[in-house]
Amino acid sequence: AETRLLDDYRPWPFRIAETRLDVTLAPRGTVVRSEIALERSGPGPLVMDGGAGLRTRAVTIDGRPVDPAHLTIAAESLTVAEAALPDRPFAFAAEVEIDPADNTALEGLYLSGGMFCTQCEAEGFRHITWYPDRPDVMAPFRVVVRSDLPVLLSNGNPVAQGRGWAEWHDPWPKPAYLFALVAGDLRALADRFTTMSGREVALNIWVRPGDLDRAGFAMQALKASMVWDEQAYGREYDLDVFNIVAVDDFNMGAMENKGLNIFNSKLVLASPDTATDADYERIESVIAHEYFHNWTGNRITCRDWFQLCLKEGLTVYRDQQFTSDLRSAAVKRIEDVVALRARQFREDAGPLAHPPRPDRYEEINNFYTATVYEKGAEVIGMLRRLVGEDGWRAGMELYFTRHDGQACTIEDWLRVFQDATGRDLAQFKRWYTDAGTPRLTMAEDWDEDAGRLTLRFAQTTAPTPGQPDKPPRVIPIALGLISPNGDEVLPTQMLEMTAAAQEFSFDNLGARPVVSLLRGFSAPVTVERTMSAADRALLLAHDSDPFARWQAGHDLALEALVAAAQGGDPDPAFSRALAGVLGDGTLDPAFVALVLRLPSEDEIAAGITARGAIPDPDRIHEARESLAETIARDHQPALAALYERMEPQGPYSPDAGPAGQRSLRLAALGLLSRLDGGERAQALWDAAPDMTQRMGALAALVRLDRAGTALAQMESQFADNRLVMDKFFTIQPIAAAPARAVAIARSLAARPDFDWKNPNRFRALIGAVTANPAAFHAADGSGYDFVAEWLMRLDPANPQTAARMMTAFETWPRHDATRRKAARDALERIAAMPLLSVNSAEMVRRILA
Ligand code: BAL
Ligand code: ZN
Repeated sequence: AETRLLDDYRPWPFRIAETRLDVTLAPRGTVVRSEIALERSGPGPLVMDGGAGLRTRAVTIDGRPVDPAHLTIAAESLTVAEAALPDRPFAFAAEVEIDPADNTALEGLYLSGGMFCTQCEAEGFRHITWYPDRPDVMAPFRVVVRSDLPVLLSNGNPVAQGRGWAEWHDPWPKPAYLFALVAGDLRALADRFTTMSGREVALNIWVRPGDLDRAGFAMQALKASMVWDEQAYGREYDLDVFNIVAVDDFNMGAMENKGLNIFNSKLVLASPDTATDADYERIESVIAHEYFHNWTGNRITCRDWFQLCLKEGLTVYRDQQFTSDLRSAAVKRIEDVVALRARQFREDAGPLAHPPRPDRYEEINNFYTATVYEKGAEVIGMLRRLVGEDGWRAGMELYFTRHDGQACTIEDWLRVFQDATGRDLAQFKRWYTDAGTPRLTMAEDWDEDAGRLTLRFAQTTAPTPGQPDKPPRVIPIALGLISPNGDEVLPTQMLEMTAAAQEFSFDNLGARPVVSLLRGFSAPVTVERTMSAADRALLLAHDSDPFARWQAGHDLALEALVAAAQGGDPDPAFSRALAGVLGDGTLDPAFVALVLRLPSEDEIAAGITARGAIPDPDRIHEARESLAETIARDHQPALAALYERMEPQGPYSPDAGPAGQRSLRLAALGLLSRLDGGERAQALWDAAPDMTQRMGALAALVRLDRAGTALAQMESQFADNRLVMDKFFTIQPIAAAPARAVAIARSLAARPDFDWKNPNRFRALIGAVTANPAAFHAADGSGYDFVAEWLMRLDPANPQTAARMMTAFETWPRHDATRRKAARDALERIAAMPLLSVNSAEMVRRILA
């Protein structure tokens, strides 16, 4: 496929005054009539994008058919020669026919359970009609939807409606990727919101008739988001209605279409007996994320798809802040860092490494990645640390005023902060253009006589595909100093490292302090330093920075696990240090639960790789299981007491307080079930107060291979609830002993309700195998084979979802020769598939490169 380059950007030589669409819906033979009011802004022919599947019935300019000599319709473009175009403003009109019923890729217009819906980001609109399908071409839209279905929606405000039709008008110029259309038999949970300037907004969450009682939490989250953006950034909503629609078949989590967000139903629907605390928190944050896009994404959009992190990094950053404000900032930061390391550091360390702003791609859908999203957000957090609170506020204000209504670049974004603060951001820009996670090393010199501590830092970044040399970046290093008795002798300082190697000294110290480094995870780097277990335990007990405190415990556990998985004796320091944490009643239960959560098998493998050794997935699994059992034995009475004490009282609430209690309760349960044979878990399952605790109990039962009855009960109670049944498909392969997981997954895949064309169901089962590392990386290749088989089946139907799951293979180079060969064989089978999609072809090529 063709490689697209950032450097090849050229503006489109026309402006659009208005886009009119008239869509007559039918599962086959939907008719789309478009009329686009154009004005020339540069030289050249009129070139429109269009995908396979458009049956073109008519093309006119100012109402007259275009002379065939001046019209070229190719596979992916339509060209009207310059000679056929008037010098004054003119109207291009087309009539095409499309078949939403055949659209299994879920890009463009498709059917989901009898309902018509759309997904146009990144390049789905071209499957609906001929159009300049690029984010820098913005237009107001006027849309007529025709169908017998009762609810007909599009972007913007409703204008008029009659029997079988509805007209919508979106006055805010937008690119085609923000277009949306929905038609179905839907019910609305309705509410209202008054913006800070007094605009009355009608809010609707549209769901299927039976789902109305599970939309309340999403509505609450929407209103909280609207209030937050007014208070935090002075941004208010700008239309008379805000519609959200829940659909069952959706490639992504949700989509920020102007005034008509479309959501994967799992990110809207929740009730205590069907959704977990984690589901609730995710619904809250994704509702916020899509709402926040109204300003960071929609009012200010991207010039081209290379700039994707302009809107995604910033909007993730904003939703993270929102969750911090609503819940616990400390817990949110730790959770975000855990996720960043699990997904983004891993991406940065492998063959798929790319910068937050890539400069080339074949298929843009392959770049909706942890790097663009989550690292994009980290880069913004660093920018804020570097320019300070006043600079941040001034910069954001300038960004919104200067660029409202525009399609922008990372250069525009950085120029705003340069202009607002006077700070040169040339070196900072490397965070956007360079891939890879910098490795920060720190050595300490202690001068006892002078009471001086000197810290010597060095940064290096390993080469990544296409980027052999990595100049130093500016790294904000937040640190504090803790005296041996646990007092903080130096509160948080923000050091700015700009060179490859740099020293910082601290004077007038009485005794040698312990350095609390990278507080709040002030930069997305890995840290290497020599530190005794005793010093880590001191920080775990006393650090005033909750992130650094958690990190100290995490490092103790990781050291122990890395040693044990390589055949060494695990240091008992981590388990010993837990006594203080478990006995400290002043700590937030959610924080304690995070301290108890052992590093993942994947993180242990990365730790072993970083030490230059080859990880053994089976031994890693065993080491982790064994440490969990040791902790359970060492702390059984304390854990048993916590298990009882952390049972939340009163009716279920998804708020941070009770959710944190449940997370600690379930962490204790997970450990205790290694000693009690699963008795507590069975009792908890039977009492079944809410889905969070049921799933915690079920995970323990599956691990112990005694979940038969519980699973049968789950199935009979929830056979009709897709979202709960997704959990049924996930929990078994993910929690089972690795040796059994693939066989379990194979038998689940044979069930009639394994509806693999539904992305949620596919990810629930096949994704679960990739999330059980010792099963996926089984030495006999059975995990790779199973996943590759299903990716090959999915690819022709839904390339986007297939290609995205291929990232599971990105760690293949770190394994031993047997596993590497098995992974390579599986990937080469995929590569050799006839008619492999562009999406998957690009992924396999990059993974194997
Ligand atoms: N724009 C795609 C979905 C999201 O990031 O909100
Ligand atoms: Zn987004």
